[in-house]
Amino acid sequence: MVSVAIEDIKYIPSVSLAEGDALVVVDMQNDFMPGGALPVAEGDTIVGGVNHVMEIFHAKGLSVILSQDWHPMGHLSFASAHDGRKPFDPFEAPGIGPVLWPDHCVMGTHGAEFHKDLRSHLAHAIIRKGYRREVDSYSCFMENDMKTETGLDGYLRSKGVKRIFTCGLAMDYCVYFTAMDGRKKGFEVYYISDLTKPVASPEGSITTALENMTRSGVKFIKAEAVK
Ligand code: VGL
Ligand code: ZN
Repeated sequence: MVSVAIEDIKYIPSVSLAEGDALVVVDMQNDFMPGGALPVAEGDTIVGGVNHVMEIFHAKGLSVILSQDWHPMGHLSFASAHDGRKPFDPFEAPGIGPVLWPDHCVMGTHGAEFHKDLRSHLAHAIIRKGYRREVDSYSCFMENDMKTETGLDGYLRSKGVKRIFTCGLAMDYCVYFTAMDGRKKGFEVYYISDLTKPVASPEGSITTALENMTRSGVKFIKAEAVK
């Protein structure tokens, strides 16, 4: 397979937002910020930019949806739920993997709250995911069993949405799988590449995400090109 590097990505020069567009902001929660339980390097640096695009969508009356990773204690994606396993150990089980995580985004805790500066009041809907102990959910559309819907698809369809714009954390997990599922479900998908940051584990996760998104027709755009 041809390898795709960040430098090779072609960006859509500009998009005028219109009816039928929605913004899906993924997992901008304390545990994914520096100092959190599953920190994404520089995750906090995109908060201002994310707020700005949320404001643009909101001002045009377009749907703004936030997702929240929302796990019960003892979730099977946590290394602590498996004897002798450490965070980031490779692990494959139905609905879980490819690695185990530190305990993070436990429902109702500070770590699961949105970053304090995120203008979360601009969201019209919040999708919570990963709340079943045995199954993880990277995508905001589908749980990792690849059959259980989160409800996002129904929400978007009932609002007449055709194009989704996505950003947030983390680039190589929840934003990536959301973009892929958006394509599978027939939406035009724009991935706002400067408003996302990767976990970068295991090695190669970023390249895999870029390759698969490119192949499935996800469009790449920078925040300043969304008008
Ligand atoms: C995420 C790993 C585990 C994400 C959530 O939001 O990308 N990654 N849970
Ligand atoms: Zn999680």
